[in-house]
Amino acid sequence: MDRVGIKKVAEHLKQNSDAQVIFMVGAGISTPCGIPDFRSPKTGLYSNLSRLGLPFPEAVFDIDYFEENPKPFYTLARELYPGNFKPSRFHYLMKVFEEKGRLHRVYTQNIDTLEREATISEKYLVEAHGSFASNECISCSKSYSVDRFKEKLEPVKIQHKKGEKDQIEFEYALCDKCDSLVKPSIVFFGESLPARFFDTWEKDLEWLKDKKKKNLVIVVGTSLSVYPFASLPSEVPSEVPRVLWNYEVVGDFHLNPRSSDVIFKGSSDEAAEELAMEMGWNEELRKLVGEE
Ligand code: CNA
Repeated sequence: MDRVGIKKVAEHLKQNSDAQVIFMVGAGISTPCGIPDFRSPKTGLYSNLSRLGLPFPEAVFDIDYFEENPKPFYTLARELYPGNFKPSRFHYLMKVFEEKGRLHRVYTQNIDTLEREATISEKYLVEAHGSFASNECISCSKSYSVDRFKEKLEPVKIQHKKGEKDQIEFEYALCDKCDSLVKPSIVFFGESLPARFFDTWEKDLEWLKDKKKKNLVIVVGTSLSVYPFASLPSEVPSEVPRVLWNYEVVGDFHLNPRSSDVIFKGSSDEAAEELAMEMGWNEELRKLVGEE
């Protein structure tokens, strides 16, 4: 495997000791944890959602469809709920960046809260598509506790019929104030992204323009197909090298490649292992992963 795209990053970080990194990540960094991504053929969620009886796969995260029929979302949320999974090597690598003072920000599209689980401090974190960490009413925005919502994900009835799919029934979480449906604060199609996403990116763009520091942007485990997140790499100033660690070359790296782009086509965990080795950070990484 061609690891040039990892070695180049290590060299850059070693040569520029005050350089920091902005990570932009997606579902691919959590596939090693056992959470399927959306679009990988065969294993991705979209190719496995037929069992939920959806009119189209994206409907599971569509706010209008949710209002009509929350059951597919509840079924999926029950599987994906935080607490069922542990962070990957790559999540912990980002924590090592924080510990070494080399992390500027993590922009994540993921809703699995594994960045928090890896103890990355909140000030570095932008959860662009929200997370399961809070819940609110879809009409009046009144909050609803995480513990109560979690209870609602326990089915009230499961019917097993021989040769048929299990029939699961839920008692949906309803707002204490207006009786509308409650959902986790994850951004559905048709909803806007949190203000923190836009505000922080505006500031970070200014920060990236500081030519003295030789900072980097590293994009990992995303198909760059959900906007506006997908447009971030195209907005990175031309003097800042962009790095992509992904199974495939995606988005602006494919459409508008720059001569300064650095690409590693492979797994995020392999990239984490290799970079930690190149930087002499293996011990710190192994400790966080729990291997020592
Ligand atoms: P996606 O569209 O499924 O793309 C994933 C990308 O990562 C693909 O290009 C894969 O080839 C690549 N990939 C998969 N595994 C690895 C790996 N181990 N190493 C390197 N590359 C890998 O997912 P995106 O994040 O781009 O799509 C954005 C959606 C996905 C957001 O709205 C999320 O909320 C949503 N999502 C989140 C989760 C999660 O929280 N873990 C899971 C599934 C979907």
